[in-house]
Parts: sequence; structure tokens; C-alpha cells
Amino acid sequence: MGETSSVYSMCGMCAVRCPIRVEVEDGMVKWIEGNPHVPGIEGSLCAKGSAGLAFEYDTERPQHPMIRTGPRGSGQWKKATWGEALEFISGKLKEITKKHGAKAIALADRSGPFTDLTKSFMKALGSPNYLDHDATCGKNVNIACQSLLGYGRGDLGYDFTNTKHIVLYGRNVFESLQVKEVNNILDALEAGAKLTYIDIRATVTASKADKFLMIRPGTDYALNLALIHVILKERLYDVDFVSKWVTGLAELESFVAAYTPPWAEKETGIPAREIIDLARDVSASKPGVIFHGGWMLARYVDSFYSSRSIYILNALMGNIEAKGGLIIAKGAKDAGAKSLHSLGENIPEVKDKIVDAEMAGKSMGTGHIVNLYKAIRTGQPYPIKAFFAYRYDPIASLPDPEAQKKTLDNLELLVSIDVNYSETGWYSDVILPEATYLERSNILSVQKGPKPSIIMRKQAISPRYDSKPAWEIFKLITEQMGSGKYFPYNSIEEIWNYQLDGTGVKISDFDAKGSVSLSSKPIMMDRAALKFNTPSGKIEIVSPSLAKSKFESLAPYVSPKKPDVGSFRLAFGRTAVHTHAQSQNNVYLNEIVPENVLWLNDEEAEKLGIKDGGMAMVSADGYSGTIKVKATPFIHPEAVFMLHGFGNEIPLKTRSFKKGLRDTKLESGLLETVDPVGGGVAYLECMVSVKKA
Ligand SMILES: Nc1nc2c(c(=O)[nH]1)N[C@H]1C(S)=C(S)[C@@H](COP(=O)(O)OP(=O)(O)OC[C@H]3O[C@@H](n4cnc5c(=O)[nH]c(N)nc54)[C@H](O)[C@@H]3O)O[C@H]1N2
Ligand SMILES: Nc1nc2c(c(=O)[nH]1)N[C@H]1C(S)=C(S)[C@@H](COP(=O)(O)OP(=O)(O)OC[C@H]3O[C@@H](n4cnc5c(=O)[nH]c(N)nc54)[C@H](O)[C@@H]3O)O[C@H]1N2
Ligand code: SF4
Ligand SMILES: [Mo]
Repeated sequence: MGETSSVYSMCGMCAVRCPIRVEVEDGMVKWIEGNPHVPGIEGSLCAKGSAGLAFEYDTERPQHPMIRTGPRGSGQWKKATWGEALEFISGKLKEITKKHGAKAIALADRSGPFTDLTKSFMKALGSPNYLDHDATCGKNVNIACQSLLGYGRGDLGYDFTNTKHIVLYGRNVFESLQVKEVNNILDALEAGAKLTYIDIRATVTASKADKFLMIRPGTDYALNLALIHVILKERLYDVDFVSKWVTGLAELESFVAAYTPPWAEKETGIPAREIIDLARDVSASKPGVIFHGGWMLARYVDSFYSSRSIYILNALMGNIEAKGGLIIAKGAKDAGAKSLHSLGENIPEVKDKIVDAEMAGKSMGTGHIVNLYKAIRTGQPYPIKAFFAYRYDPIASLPDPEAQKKTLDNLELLVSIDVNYSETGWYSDVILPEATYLERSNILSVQKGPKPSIIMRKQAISPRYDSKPAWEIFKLITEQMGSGKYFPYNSIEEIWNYQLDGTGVKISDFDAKGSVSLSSKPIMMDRAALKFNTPSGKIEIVSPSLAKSKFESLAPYVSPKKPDVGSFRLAFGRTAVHTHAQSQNNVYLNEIVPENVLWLNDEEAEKLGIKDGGMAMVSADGYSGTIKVKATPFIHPEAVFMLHGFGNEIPLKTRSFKKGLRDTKLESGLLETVDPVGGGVAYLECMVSVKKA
């Protein structure tokens, strides 16, 4: 046997980034498991995490920089050295900057803990245009939460371990999973906590719930208004908490007066009796209860208000900073520690405004990827000519790939920095392969939470192909652009030492467990002295910041459109064994779930003459595809459902090539359809017709 070592790092098979322990023998990864030192993880990993080995040793991923030789998307490439690729990129960037200024360069990434690097890179180039994926994910929820509490959704953790009742709206926790969260929820259920699950179909989470309520698609807001109605009418709320910390209760009370349970029954299909029981049942366990903000309510045109109603329910339960409720995440400062230095600290501020700062008809917030597309398409408010997609695949994750490609054709430079061949990479001018999560280290990051800590992703093995870590790629580009002085580091250790300077923490402190905790105990705020980052310092049901932007705080409910006969709302979601559109080609994961099927209500299937296991033709606005049908009573008759991320069209990924159907192709015409307040992409406003194939 050769030399064996054990490295603590972070999984990279999805954006959750669970802590891991990697066993390396003779420079090869032999074993990956959850970091045994981390409570809630204790060695466990999900299937995707375990398939990290197959990902690492796959040959069907980019092995060197590639420069396009044929038309965009033609699949004609030449192999390039890093020198050639960087020369090509900087040549284009210089031309673009000369003609349009540095603000014509944009970068979008998948956000997360390491964005200090990408934000600093953009700052070094002199562009304000750092954007992220969040308009396709939790944006509405985030902004809804902010408008009430002054904190974003990510600033609030869920104390599952101590909770008494969890209410989930399409938050499919056991399939769309985070390892630690799953373990904590399972512990809570074992200790007697209740789980209420609301979805348009019965998922694995539904099967573990005490109560599953099947809801008509897009009507969660009606359900919540009726819940609030009951809670106020019967004074089931936390009176002390609400009188101390919540403003706008009188307005809320008159607003929900008409939204009674019998009214909501007609909208949602959930019996009035169930709604009343749920309101009473959850309230009986307050404040140790959780109405989960989730993500899936973030995908209709009224998702901002349905998400906001979830946080109103939380406020009424008085569960903020309460055991078993929502806990405000604490950072280094809360632990009395010094935070990490930012790589951008010494780079001059950019004067130009981000592209969507003053866009016409603008939603709340900035940095929305959809607005970047708008600017690329129209040249307004100013032209965007270069786009870096880093750890991000918009062509696979935003609606309507064809409309996107037309828009992206206005660019003079499209670069994808990825570990896979992504759809965006395939359409780009240059692909730069990043070293995989097992082959690289990342910059350090502070993980906020009840016990804040500094986390480290640490290289376990050498890159197998001609790839580089992100910090080096961005450093080399800034050097080529004459801004090298802003990235003076020559190794990741130099970066780490710079980040840690003055914190009292050393690189070697990470050896024992892979992270460094900044507090020995969970930090809780005094419930008598809470702080909300709103103008009044309280939870604002009527929000001045919304009013300032001319948006209502309490918007009337609008009933979603019912689909025509033979037509259905297209819903989508995840399986526990795949990550978005990036894992379908993984040897192991492909074997477990090689393609997607269409969930169709069995009675609707019968009307259409389609049998369980038969084939259907699904069409929307100029696009049709065939897919196998799962006819089942466990989905609402107004919707069909398919897993997201299938239907890969990149021939170099041979195992997943043309397997299954791509949901985003059916979402044609929806690229710029967003919730008007939160700005989140309204994917679920998609109707498809279904016929027997
Ligand atoms: N395995 C795995 N886990 C993941 C990810 C992954 O790719 N793979 N991705 C991560 C990411 S980025 C995210 S954002 C989360 C997403 O986490 P979730 O939002 O929990 O994930 P989805 O699987 O998209 O599930 C959405 C559910 O909403 C339901 N739904 C659709 N319309 C409605 C409606 O009108 N009302 C209600 N109540 N339900 C509705 C759908 O039927 C579906 O079951 O998962 C994370 N975890
Ligand atoms: N129709 C439909 N659209 C959706 C969704 C849906 O369910 N249905 N889900 C939405 C949601 S919630 C989200 S969050 C988005 C997600 O959309 P994306 O953020 O685009 O998806 P990811 O799968 O996280 O990965 C993006 C890219 O990062 C690459 N990557 C992975 N690891 C690394 C790495 O270490 N380095 C580099 N450089 N690249 C890496 C992957 O190969 C992939 O090409 O999609 C959204 N779009
Ligand atoms: S949830 Fe699974 S794939 Fe995602 S980071 Fe954790 S172990 Fe890795
Ligand atoms: Mo997401």
C-alpha cells in the first residue's frame, strides 16, 4: 500500500457544499464521506456526494481550455493553451473596454460563500456588473423576507432540531436535500415534531408528513390569507411578541377579513376544516414552529406576496429567535471575532451603476440575471458586450434556451468557466476548465449561523487535466488586463494568510476539523432586545421600503388561470440523485435516474387515452417533445410534473445525450416573465398541451 492521507474539505457536487473528509492514496481519491466532526453530518453524504468519485475520474469533462472555431454552438473547437486562451479573452476585453467602458463586462455566478473572489475580480476590472442566479431561485422569498424583517432569507436559519411543527410549501426537503437539514428534521420527527406538507403532488416528503395537503397550483397565497384570518380572528398569535415587535397588525386584520377558510377552500381545493385545524394546531405549539420560506413559492407572478405571507405567519407565531423557530444567523462580529479581510478591500470602488440599478419597470433589488439579459438584448441602459458565466449555466437554468441564444448573440465575448461541458459553455467562445472541488482550494469564507465559523475547501489531489483553480484564473485575467496589482497573491496560502490577518486564526488551525468555530456556544439574541434591519427596527407588515418603490404591502389575491382542456401547468423539481442540469452524465447517477418522466393525473391520462408507462407528446409555443408518462392520482389534475435538468444536447456527454425532456425548452416566451415586485423568474406560469404520442 502507498501513502494515505485524509483531507477535510467541502463537497462540490451541489451548491449545499457539505463538509467532507477525503481519503487519498498515492494521489488518487479512494473514499469520500461526510466530515465526522460536524454535528448533523457525522460521516453522512448524499448519493450525489458519493458520486464525486465518478465525477472526478470521468473523462467526459473539459480537459484543457477550448476556443471556438465554428459558429456559436456548432461544437467546433480548438484545443488551446492557457496562454492562448487568456490572450484571446484579454484581447476582446480590451477592445470592448475601449469602445464601451469596463461596465460593458459582466460576470454572473452561482453566488454562495466564495463570491468575494468574483466580486473583487469585477471590481479589479472596473465593472459594477457582478450578478448572480438568485432571480431563478430564491429572489422573491429573499426580498419578501427583507421587506418584513430587514433580513434576507439566508440570514434566518431554521432550528429544526428543537421544533414542534414544520409547515412546508413545496419544500421537498427529503429529495431537494441538504444533508444536515435532512438529519436534523429526521431527529425532530423522531422526537415527536409534526410535519405538514403542502404540494401539488405527493413527493417523498409528503410520504413522511403527518399531514399532506394537495393544493391547486399557484394558490398558496389564498391558503395563507385564510390561515392568517383564522389566527387573527381567534387570537391564536403570540400577543406579547406581536405587540412588541410587529407593526401594521390593524391593517392586516382588515385586509384578511374577507379571506375566510370557505373562500380559500374554493381557491385551493383544501377543505375549510383542514385550514382551521392547521391554524389551531400550529399555533398551539408556538413559538417553536416553522413556516418554511422555501423556494417553490418563488416561481409564480404573485410569489412575492405568497412568500411574504409565510413570513407574516412566522411573525404571528412569535418564532423569530425562539427555540425551534427561525434563528437570525450570526456572523464573526456577533461572536466578538474579527471577520476575514475582503480581497476587494484595497481595490477602488467602481463609479458606474450596475446595469439594473435604474431599469424601467424595475422590481425590488438589483443584480437580477434576467435584467442582464434585457440589457444584452436591448443595449439599454448601456451595452453589455462580454459575459463570464462562472460556475453558472444560464442556458440550462433560465427559460427558453433559443431566446437566450438570440440575446447572447449580441455579445462580443462569452466565456464559461466550468468543470463540466455546460449548455452555456457549449454556446460560448471560450471554455476555461476549472480544477474540480477535489483538485483545488478555495478562498476562505465565514459561515454565518448560530455558531459562526470559518470554512475551508482544501485541495485533496492534483488536477488530472490542464485546469486551474478559480483564484488563479481570475488573477491571470486581471494581470493580462493590467490590473495585476489588485491580485498580488501567488498561492492560495498567500490569499488565506491575507484573509486571516488580524483574526488570530492560523492556516494550521483548520487541520484538526476542517473549519474553525468562532463561538463555543450558539449565540442567541435577547428576545426582549431584538434588532430588525427595517426603518422602524420592527417587523413591518406595512413596509415603507415597498411603498417607496410604489409597491403594495398587502396585495389582493388574484386567482391563477385555470388551464384549458388538454392543457396543464408545467411544474418541475428535483430528485435526490441529481443536481440541476449538471449531474445527468455522471456514471453512477445516470444509472440510477437516466431520464425524466411526465407525472400526469390518472383521470386526465384516461381522458387523453394515455396509459401509465405510455408515451405523450408535450408541446408549448413552437416546441414539442415526447416523454414517458407516469399516470398517478398523486398529482393535481391542473398540473403535469417533470424532473428538471434532463435532455442534454451536448454530444460529448454521451451517457445523458438526448435522454429525457428539457423543461426549459417548454418554458418558451418566459425568459423575461418575472414577479413584478421580487423579480424572480415566473417559471410556473407555463402551460403545456399534452397528447398521446
Ligand atoms: N438533490 C438535489 N437537491 C437540491 C438541489 C438539486 O439540484 N438536487 N438544488 C438545491 C436548490 S438550488 C434549491 S433552490 C432547492 C429547491 O428545493 P425545493 O423547492 O424543495 O425543490 P423542488 O424539487 O424544486 O420542489 C419544488 C416542489 O414544489 C412543488 N410545487 C409546484 N407548484 C407548487 C405550488 O403552487 N404550491 C406548492 N405548495 N407546491 C408547488 C413541486 O411539485 C415540487 O415538488 O433544492 C436544493 N437541493
Ligand atoms: N426549469 C427550471 N429551471 C430552473 C430550475 C428548475 O427546477 N426548473 N431550478 C432553478 C434553481 S432553484 C437554480 S438554483 C438554478 C441553478 O442553475 P445553475 O446555477 O446554472 O446550476 P448548477 O447546477 O448549480 O450549476 C451551474 C454550473 O456550475 C458548474 N459547476 C459545478 N461545480 C463547479 C465548480 O466547482 N467550478 C466551476 N467553475 N463550475 C462548476 C456546473 O457544471 C454547471 O454547469 O436553476 C434554476 N432554473
Ligand atoms: S447535499 Fe450531497 S451533493 Fe450536495 S454538497 Fe451535500 S453531500 Fe454534496
Ligand atoms: Mo436554487
